[in-house]
Amino acid sequence: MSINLRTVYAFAREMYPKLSTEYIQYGTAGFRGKAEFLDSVMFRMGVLATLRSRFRGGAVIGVMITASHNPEPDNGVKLVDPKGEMLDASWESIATDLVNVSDQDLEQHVAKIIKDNSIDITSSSHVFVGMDNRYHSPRLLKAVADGVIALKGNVREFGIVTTPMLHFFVVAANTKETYGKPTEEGYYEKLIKAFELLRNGQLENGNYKNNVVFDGANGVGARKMLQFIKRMNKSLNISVINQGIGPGKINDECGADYVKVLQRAAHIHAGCGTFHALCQRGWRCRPSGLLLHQRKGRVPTAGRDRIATLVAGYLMDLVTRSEIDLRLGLVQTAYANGASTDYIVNDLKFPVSCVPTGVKHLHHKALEYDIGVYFEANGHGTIVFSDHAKATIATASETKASAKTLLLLIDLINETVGDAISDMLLVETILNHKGWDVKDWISTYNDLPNRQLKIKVQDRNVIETTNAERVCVKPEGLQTEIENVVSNYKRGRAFVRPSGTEDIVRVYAEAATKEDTENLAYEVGVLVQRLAGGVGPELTKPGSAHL
Ligand code: NG1
Repeated sequence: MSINLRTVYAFAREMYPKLSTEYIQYGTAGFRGKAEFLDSVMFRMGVLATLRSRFRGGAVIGVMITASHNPEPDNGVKLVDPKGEMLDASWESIATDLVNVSDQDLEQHVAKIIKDNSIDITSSSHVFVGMDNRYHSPRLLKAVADGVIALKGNVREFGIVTTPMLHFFVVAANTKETYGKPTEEGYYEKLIKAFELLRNGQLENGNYKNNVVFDGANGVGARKMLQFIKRMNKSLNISVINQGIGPGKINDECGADYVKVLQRAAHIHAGCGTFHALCQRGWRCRPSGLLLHQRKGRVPTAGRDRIATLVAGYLMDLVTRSEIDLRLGLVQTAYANGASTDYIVNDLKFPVSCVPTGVKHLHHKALEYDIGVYFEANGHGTIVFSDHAKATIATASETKASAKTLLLLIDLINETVGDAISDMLLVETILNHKGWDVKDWISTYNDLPNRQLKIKVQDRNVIETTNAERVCVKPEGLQTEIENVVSNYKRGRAFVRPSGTEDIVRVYAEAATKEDTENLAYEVGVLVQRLAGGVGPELTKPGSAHL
C-alpha cells in the first residue's frame, strides 16, 4: 500500500480547513468546543487515530464524538486506546500539536509524527467511530472517517452509541471477542445475561421493589435504555423520561449534572405522570453520570459517593465470604463528600486513595488494586478486576456461591470505562440482594451539605493545584486565604481548580450545615474573583437570592 501524505493536506484544504486560530488543548475529555469550529479537529483526529492504530500494531483505536454534559451547541472528540483506556498521556501533546498546526504545515507535521514514532505507515490500521445524538455529530463523524480514509485506514462507523459502548466495542474487538461481541447487540447481550442471572428470578426482596424511572436527559443514554428494555424479560421495570423525542434539549434542565450541581429537581418533558406513580427509585442519567433521585421536588439522595460506598461494602462482603485474599481499594477525587470518605475508611475499613479529576487518573490508580472501585466527580465510575483477581474468583466460584456472584458481577460491569447503564444495573442488583430501598441505603451515613460554583475568570490557567487538586499553589496567597475562611466553619472543606472542560474555575465547599456551606462557597468564590481575575458579575450573597 502506498500512501501519499499530500492527500491529508488536500482533504484539509478542500473539505476541512482550519477555521479558527484559537489554541486548543487535548484535556481531561479530549477536545471540546463550539461545533462549528470542530470539523478540522475531527478530520485530524481521524488521521491521528489511524497513526495510533499503526503505532499499536494495528489494534483498534476508538474515536468518540461527544461533548457529554456540555450544552447542545458544543461538541467534542476523544480517543480510546486498545484496552479501552483514555488516550495515553504521551500522545495527548501529539494530538494538541496536530490540531493547532496550520493547514499549510499539516503534511509536514504528519510526516514528523510518523518519523518520531517510527510508525510503519503501510501497515494495517483499524478505527471505530461512534457519536452522540447532537445534530452536528453526523457531520463531524464524516470528518473523522475522512481522516482515516486519507491515510488508507479501515474505519467502522457505529452511528449513535454511548461512550461506554464504544469502549466496549474497542475492547471486544481487541480481545478477539473474549470480552464480548463488538456490536450493539453483543453489548446488550452481555449485560442483560449477567443481570438476569444475578437476579435469578427474584424480582423483589424485602423493601426492594422492581420499579425504576430513568431520566435519559434527552441524550443518547435514553435511546439505549429503550433498547435494553426491549430485550429484558421484565427483570427490571423501567420507565424512561426525557427520551429526547419531545421539546427538551440534551442536558437542558435535566440529567445528573443539572440535579447535582444546581441541586434542583429536573424538568421532565415527557411521561411525568409516571414518575411518582410508579417509582420508588429514579435514575438520572447522562451518558456517563448517574444519580438516584427519590421523589419529585427533592434534591438528589444518592450520587457517586453513595454508589461507591454501596459497591465497596458489597464487594468486601463477597470477598470475605468467598475466603479469598485480594487487595481491594476505592479511588475518589476531592469532590467526594467528606462523610463518605469517613464512612468508607472508618466503618467499611476499605482502603481509599484520592487523585485529580479525570477518568484517566482514577482508572490508572484503580488498576493498582486487585479489585479497584472508582467513581469520578460526575458519577462516572466502574470497577476493575486484575487478572489475578479474575482467576482467584473463578477458582473459588467452584465451591462458593459468593464467588459465583462475584464472577457474574465481572460480566455485569463495563470494566472498560464508567457506564451509567451498567452501574445502574449493578446498584439494582445490590439493593435487591440486600432487600434495601433507598431509605435503607441512605441511612448508612449522613452526607455533609455541599455546594459547587462556577466562576468566570480572565484565564483559568492562573489557578494551579497540587495534592490531588486539594491545595491551590497559584495564584500566590489564594490557598492561605481559603484556609482562613474554611477555619471559620465546622467540618468546613473547600478547594478550587480550573475546569478541564469549560472556561471556568470550579469552587467546591462543604460544611456541617447547608447555610454554612452556602456561605463558605460564596466566600471562596469571592476570593477567586478577587485573586484570580474574575470577569463575571458579582456573586450573590447567600440568602439574598438563588446563587
Ligand atoms: P472538569 O470540567 O474538569 O471539572 C468535568 C467533570 C469531571 C469529568 C469531566 C469530563 C465535575 C466537577 N467535573 O470536568 O468529573 O466528567 O468533566 O467530562 O463534574
